[in-house]
Amino acid sequence: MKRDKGISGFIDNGQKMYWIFIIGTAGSGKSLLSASLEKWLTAADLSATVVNLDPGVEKPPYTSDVDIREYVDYGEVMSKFGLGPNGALVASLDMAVSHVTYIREEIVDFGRDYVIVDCPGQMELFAYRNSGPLLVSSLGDRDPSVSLYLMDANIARTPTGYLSSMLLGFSINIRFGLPQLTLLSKIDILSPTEIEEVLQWSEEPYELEEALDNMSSGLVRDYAFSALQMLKDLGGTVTVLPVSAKEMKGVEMLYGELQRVFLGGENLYEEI
Ligand SMILES: Nc1nc2c(ncn2[C@@H]2O[C@H](COP(=O)(O)OP(=O)(O)OP(=O)(O)O)[C@@H](O)[C@H]2O)c(=O)[nH]1
Ligand SMILES: [Mg+2]
Repeated sequence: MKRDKGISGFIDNGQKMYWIFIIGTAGSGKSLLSASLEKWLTAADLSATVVNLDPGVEKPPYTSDVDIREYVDYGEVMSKFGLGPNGALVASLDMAVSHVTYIREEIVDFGRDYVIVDCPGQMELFAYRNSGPLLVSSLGDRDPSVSLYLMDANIARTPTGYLSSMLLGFSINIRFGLPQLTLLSKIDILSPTEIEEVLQWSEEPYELEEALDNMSSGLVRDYAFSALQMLKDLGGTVTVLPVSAKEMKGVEMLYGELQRVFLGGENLYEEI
């Protein structure tokens, strides 16, 4: 029988819900992963509230339970203040901060095990202005929270793409200050050999060093080597979780990692 008990017990007591903030560069697969993760959790008899935090999204690939577009009208912000798409996103997120207590209340009222938060696509506006980190910390409040940082396989499949995605991940980690899991998204577009290669770069930095050596020269090579050294100094290796939201690959492993972060590995559901 699938698990029936669960962390909902905590929530019923008004104590805990588990927040998953999905962050990544534009088009890296945040929204589709939000949809797939919800699907997986629901199939495992766990419950999730899905939150759209992107004021500019037209049609996300899931039915959101809570939606920032109910609180701020991106189109109106753009026309009323004569702003472009980026300026309107910044202004919309700034405005959303004043509603954050109500947004959190709406989410908490669902009383579900997990909260999946699909964050805006223009990551540089979301992460590097004050409103993004403020929204994240105010929504999660003191509940257990984790950020999932998506590295797009389209970019991370080359040594320099991988290195720059990793650097961005550290920067995001510093901005949000949450425990962070690093995901390689869209693995269905890579061959098994390519996936293995990227995972090797994460496990064995010297493999990445060799790959960088082979493909770069001059100043780029010098920068890349200095950046790699910095990554090594920062914490050696980062575990990269390969996933495909499109083909639902790696989602169970992702759940296992989330449990490890949230609960020290305790499983919340039982297999049939
Ligand atoms: N092949 C493949 N395509 C994917 C996967 N996940 C997302 N995509 C595609 O990548 C594109 C962007 O996906 P989204 O989920 O909208 O990405 P996002 O990060 O939410 O995008 P923004 O919010 O606009 O930044 C869409 O065409 C998706 O169908 C995946 O696992 N595999
Ligand atoms: Mg999206």
